Amino acid sequence: MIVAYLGLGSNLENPTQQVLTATDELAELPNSTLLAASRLYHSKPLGPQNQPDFVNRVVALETTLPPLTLLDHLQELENLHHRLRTTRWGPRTLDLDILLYGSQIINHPRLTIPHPGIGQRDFVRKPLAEIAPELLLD
Ligand code: ROI
Repeated sequence: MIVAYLGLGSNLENPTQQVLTATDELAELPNSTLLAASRLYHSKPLGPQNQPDFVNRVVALETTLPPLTLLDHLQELENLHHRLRTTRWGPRTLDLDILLYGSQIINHPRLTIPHPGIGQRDFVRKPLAEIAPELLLD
């Protein structure tokens, strides 16, 4: 069993509901248990400012799914939410990122873990610190 930390973000199509529904869907993933979910964080967009504010959350998921299988599931859920992603750094209906996968370091064409920028982004740092205060990020 590994504890993975996942980042959720949305700024389109009722972002709060997107994030709440996605949380329920993550709790239903096979071979996985949702251990914790942060509160919802409202934040100004990082990147282009001419887009709506974001709702973000971090969850802790205990899982035996290998990282790329977990990624497949997350991308399936994003598609289920009819993910709209017009431009890079543009608005999106649902973004699901693997921030940490246990203490593993992964450099794969599809997946970089720890997620780049994890320590710099307040909308990740704050919810992560809420549910995992013992994790020290630089
Ligand atoms: N900005 C915020 N505040 N939250 C996000 O989840 C987020 N996601 C992104 C970009 C567009 C970079 N900005 C963001 O992908």
